Amino acid sequence: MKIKNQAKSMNIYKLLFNFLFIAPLGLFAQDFLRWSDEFNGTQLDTNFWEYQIGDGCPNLCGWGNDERQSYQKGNIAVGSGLLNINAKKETVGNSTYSSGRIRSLNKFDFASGRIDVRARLPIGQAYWAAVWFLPTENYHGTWPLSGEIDLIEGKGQEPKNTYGTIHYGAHSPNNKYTGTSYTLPSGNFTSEFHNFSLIWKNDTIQWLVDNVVYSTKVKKDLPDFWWPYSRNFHFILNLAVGGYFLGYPDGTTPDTASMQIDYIRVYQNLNDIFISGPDAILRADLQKEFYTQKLNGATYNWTVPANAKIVSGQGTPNVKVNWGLKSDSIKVSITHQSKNQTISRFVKTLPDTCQGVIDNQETLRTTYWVGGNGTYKSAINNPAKDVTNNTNLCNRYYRNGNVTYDALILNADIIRDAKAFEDGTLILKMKLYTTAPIGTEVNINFENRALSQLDYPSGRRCVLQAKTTKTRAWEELTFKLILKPDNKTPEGSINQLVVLFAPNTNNTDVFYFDEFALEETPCKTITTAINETVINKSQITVYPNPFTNQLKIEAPFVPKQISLFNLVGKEILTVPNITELNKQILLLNSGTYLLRLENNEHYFYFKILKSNP
Ligand SMILES: [Ca+2]
Ligand SMILES: [Ca+2]
Repeated sequence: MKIKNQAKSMNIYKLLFNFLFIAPLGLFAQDFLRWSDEFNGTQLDTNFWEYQIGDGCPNLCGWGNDERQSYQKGNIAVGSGLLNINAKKETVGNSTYSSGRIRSLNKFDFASGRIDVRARLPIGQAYWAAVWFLPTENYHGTWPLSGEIDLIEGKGQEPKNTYGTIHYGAHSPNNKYTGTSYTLPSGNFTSEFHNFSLIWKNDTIQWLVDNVVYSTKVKKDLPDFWWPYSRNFHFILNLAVGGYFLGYPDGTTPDTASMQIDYIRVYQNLNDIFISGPDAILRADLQKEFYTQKLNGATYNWTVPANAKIVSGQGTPNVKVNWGLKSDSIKVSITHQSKNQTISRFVKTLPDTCQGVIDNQETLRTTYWVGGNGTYKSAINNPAKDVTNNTNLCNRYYRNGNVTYDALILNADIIRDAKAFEDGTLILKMKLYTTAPIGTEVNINFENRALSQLDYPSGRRCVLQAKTTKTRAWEELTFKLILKPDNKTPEGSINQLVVLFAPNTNNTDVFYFDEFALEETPCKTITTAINETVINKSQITVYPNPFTNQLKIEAPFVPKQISLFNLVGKEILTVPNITELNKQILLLNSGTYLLRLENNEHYFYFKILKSNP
């Protein structure tokens, strides 16, 4: 049976392969083959694939789904042009089945394109075959915040069906997914091979079987959640046995089952490749990372808005940018296989001026609900428009009275830098309408979501506080630092705000909030060009320049303070003396900086160039 099937599959394979170059099978003229594994040869190509072994314990027992198999290397076989993932009833540790699972993490990571998988799925109660994708970086947070894309999920007891799904949203139990199943009009997925495809663009994902589109998901389907499918993902191929998704083996379940994959092909198209990176950046923020797809033999030429500077990576798919002052697009011109395409990504720069809104629930979203003890809803109607807040939409939070430190958790990638809030050069504001009495405290804890412990009232970085002066009317709260409790969270790593309404009470009031805003104090009139006239070199020598590790300063005074700025005028560090400066500059990236020496009367500025080996 097996041999016959394989012989048949090889014929179909050859036919299809020939056909592919005669008729495009849904491909467009500009599509090129980025990557493929045809599963030729006699073993798995570990240049592309990594085995995942075991039952998921101790960190993710049952692989998060109450699966019953233990994955073993021996259950993966390549031969006769096919990848075979073989499940078998046998005791391995605490598992009652063995099976196989492989992934391409850090070996083949990509975003966008058309992915074609020709596969045959197993039959039998509780055999769960899957070809799916997880994010290569947990950019938005751990599962499912950074997304999951399921191209194939087959239930062995439903041999005519396949499921295509995306996962997203907040942490369990507030995780979300949306998907569609497809039923073959004739035949089934277990006795013949079928083609499963995904067409993945910046804000659209489509699922196809045998070139028929059966599901389309678009960015606006996820209005209350971010669309996390604009960054690199990697393949996972596995055959699970049992789980919440499809139930458990029973008396009808065969002792063995296989998923067979003939090929996986990833086509891309310069028109659909996108730039991955932040949607919004604080004015003059530093070291912001953007990347696009790494194509063999391609050249990359990035351009950034006025006042922004490429710190590193020009000519490669990945750049770091010190951002400018205005909302604008970052662009990259890609030349690949003698075609050229310029792609761009629009980035909001916030606030617009020294003082302004960074999230208003109308058009501007930079904070996203992740979880909390109470009941949250975004973008609901303003219950009491007035002069302080006459906008239509705001957030609503019903505080949970059973919890003394009720924590509302918002992801906020734009915040990043706690230092500016701790030293008061950036001030956080928020508009609030509440039924709670005057004098109610509102705390905002700065967190890094990977380090957050949720053991409030502690905060991992700092706690800002405001108290209400009104009830049942909008007011703008200005938050002040009350606590710097824990330096284990690096000050430059803030990406989450935890809002504690009426902390250390059993309050059950409703809190409508809106318009997170920032104010720079004093307003940084950031000089966009270095004013050469302020540079005074007659009495002071700074050398060597360019420098690698250490700077020397010869001056007729001992500097009172030494500061370093980037080229858009943002302060990077301030230290009391040259010894301290030399410790700090070891960590700087290559690039041009402005050094400021301070004596009792003047600032002296020097343009210096760090050149890392
Ligand atoms: Ca093959
Ligand atoms: Ca609003």
